[in-house]
Amino acid sequence: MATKTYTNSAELAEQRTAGKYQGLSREQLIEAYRLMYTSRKVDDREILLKRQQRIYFQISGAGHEAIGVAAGFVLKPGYDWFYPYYRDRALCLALGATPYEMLLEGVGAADDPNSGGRQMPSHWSFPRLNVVTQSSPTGSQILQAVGCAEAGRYFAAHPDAAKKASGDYREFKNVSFHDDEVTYVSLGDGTTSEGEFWEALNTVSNRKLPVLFVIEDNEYAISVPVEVQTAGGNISRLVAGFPNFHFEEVDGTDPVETYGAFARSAAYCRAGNGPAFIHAHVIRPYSHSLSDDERLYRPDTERQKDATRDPLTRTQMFLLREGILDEKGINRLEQQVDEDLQVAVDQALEAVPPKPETVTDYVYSPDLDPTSSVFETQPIVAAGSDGKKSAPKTMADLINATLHDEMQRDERIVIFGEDVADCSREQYLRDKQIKGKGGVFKLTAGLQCDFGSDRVFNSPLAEANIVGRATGMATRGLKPVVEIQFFDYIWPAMMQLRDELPLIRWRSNNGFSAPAVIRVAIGGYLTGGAIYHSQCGESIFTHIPGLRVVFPSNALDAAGLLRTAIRCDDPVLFLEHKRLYRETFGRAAYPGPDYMVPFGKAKIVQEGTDVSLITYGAVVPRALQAAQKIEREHGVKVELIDLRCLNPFDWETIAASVGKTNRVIVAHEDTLSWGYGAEIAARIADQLFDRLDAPIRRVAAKDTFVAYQPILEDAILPQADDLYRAIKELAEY
Ligand SMILES: Cc1ncc(C[n+]2csc(CCOP(=O)(O)OP(=O)(O)O)c2C)c(N)n1
Ligand SMILES: [Mg+2]
Repeated sequence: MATKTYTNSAELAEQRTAGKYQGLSREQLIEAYRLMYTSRKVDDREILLKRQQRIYFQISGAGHEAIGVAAGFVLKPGYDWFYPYYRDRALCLALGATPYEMLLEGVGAADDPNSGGRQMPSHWSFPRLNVVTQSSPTGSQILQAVGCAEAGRYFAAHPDAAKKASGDYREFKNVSFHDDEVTYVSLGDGTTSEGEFWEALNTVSNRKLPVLFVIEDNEYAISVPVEVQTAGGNISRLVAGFPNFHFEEVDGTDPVETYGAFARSAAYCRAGNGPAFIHAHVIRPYSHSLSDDERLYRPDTERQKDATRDPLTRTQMFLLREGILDEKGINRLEQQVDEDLQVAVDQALEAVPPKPETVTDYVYSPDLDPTSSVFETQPIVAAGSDGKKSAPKTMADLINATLHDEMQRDERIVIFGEDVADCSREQYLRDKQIKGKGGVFKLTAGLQCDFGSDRVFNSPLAEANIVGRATGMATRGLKPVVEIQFFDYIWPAMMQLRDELPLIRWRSNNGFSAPAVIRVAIGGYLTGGAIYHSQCGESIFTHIPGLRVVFPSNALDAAGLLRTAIRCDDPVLFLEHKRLYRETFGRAAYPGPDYMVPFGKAKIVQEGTDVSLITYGAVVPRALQAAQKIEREHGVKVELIDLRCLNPFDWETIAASVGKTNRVIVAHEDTLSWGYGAEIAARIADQLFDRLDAPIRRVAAKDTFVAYQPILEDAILPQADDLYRAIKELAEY
């Protein structure tokens, strides 16, 4: 049979009205097969290249091709947003990525558009298509997709917020959005077991967000079958109770049926009805990856049964059966793909690798340096209405005032977290029945009332939800300033904080960035805070490249550093000591709406010549007390340095001080071993060894937990007396 081409629009229209092929034209069906075949061939070619050791890893999209093509036909590249997973090769091809671009990631080329040779193959990132940088942790993309959809909705409601502005991160962040955009997110059957999946369903359902979930159910997560992952073995049954969703369960090896499911789902999302959920049954004809051998856990009979549903052969048979392509036509199409692929492979193998000296590029923003003088301004204290200088305010007051003024200045700022709103049931506020809460420490009090409930709102009690959504929002250009209520409870967000937020820029080779601010109430000395309301642990986060970590000790620094955190172009963990929130120590008048303190600049609290004491946070007032006492009693002059910012930290000030005093103590509230002080001490030992007249001393919490009984808490956390003794011993050494 000769190849038939159908360019006649009347004929196409006839097919569509007949409801055939779910509205797909014959050209589209041929194109679907071309894309599916290309996808499979790229996989096969990569497998060969891996065996020849020309690439270093391979994971295939085999068996999942029909879903990708269906999604790619319905959704719009550069318009909708995509959080795919590693089996979505066919989707990326359908959206416009090329085999060459994929192979560049395989060989780890400098020109790899996904990651510049930083990520494994099939870790997609195509900024021009709105395919957002993908990572390897299963499921960490889902909450980010939620935040992405929220950002689209926010910009649609606040179009002015999308405008460029100079003088802060907005200068470097192009925003695009569409009123009816959809955010696609896909995951495997195994990944539905991750808690973040359920957190995401909860939020999209509640907020009716236009997120299109795709579960690519190949019945295996490496070797673990679906009935072990999923109660009852079918995810559709479990999620059916979530309100506001459009649900589809389809044979994902059939591109036509799957296309229909996508078309209905996308239409539902675009119309603003809420999220959609497509559960697509697919196959995994190859092992999980080239590091896996499925014959160890799947008998031949099962694999053969799967093979009868291979989407590639199914589609080929379909085209033949329907007379859309004959054998010759199929051969011609395949031959063309094979030839093009060979050219792409040859080119990719010639590609230049990245230069080793680029390895630290894009850990942080290349555009805006928060340590620079751009972020150094003088406080301007306005006089009160009576003409007198305004009264000193607490750290809590100044953080609140800073948030307020920044929200006024920058409409991209949104604030959410647990209990941060004044009152979620807005009518109580409107009726003036209540005053409103605004945070368990009242740091966000009044912000919802002043800026509205779409800019300040409560999150569910789920920390990964807070950080994951913030990451997605920041990727789109919003500036989420979110709150983790207690440092002790930051750990559910650890995947997002360790593997996602600070890596977005580096792993996408500056294709994307996510400069969000995470405010966290931290620390002890609370007299009764006990184990789970007193923790520190900042060194765990300073150990993460890409994350700025700030820890102010007084009201003025808190205001200046928070403003820098908000205006800069990097993700920031902003640690606020609970004990310092309302302390008399370190109160200050509000330094005005533009006061900023650059990152990485320590403050010399008092100058001295005998011992350098390097610390930060709530140890600063205790160290000051000890320093004043020892000077009174023994004439020892301590140079007290408040680091203020822990990553980056102010090495110059430390070096100058140690060069002067030749004796140094590093002190912190967190436990001693492997703590923040260990790095500072090691650096001093390494680079200032010949300036030292005594060993480096550390003063820190005992290597245990913060107990409830105040006598125990005092014994555990470093006190002024401990610092006093250490200074005395060192001065006498
Ligand atoms: C958080 C996390 N845990 C474990 C892994 C290792 N791992 C990679 S893929 C995978 C199985 C995923 O199964 P599924 O979600 O069904 O996707 P499939 O590979 O079958 O398409 C596992 C356990 C990981 N990447 N991330
Ligand atoms: Mg699976």
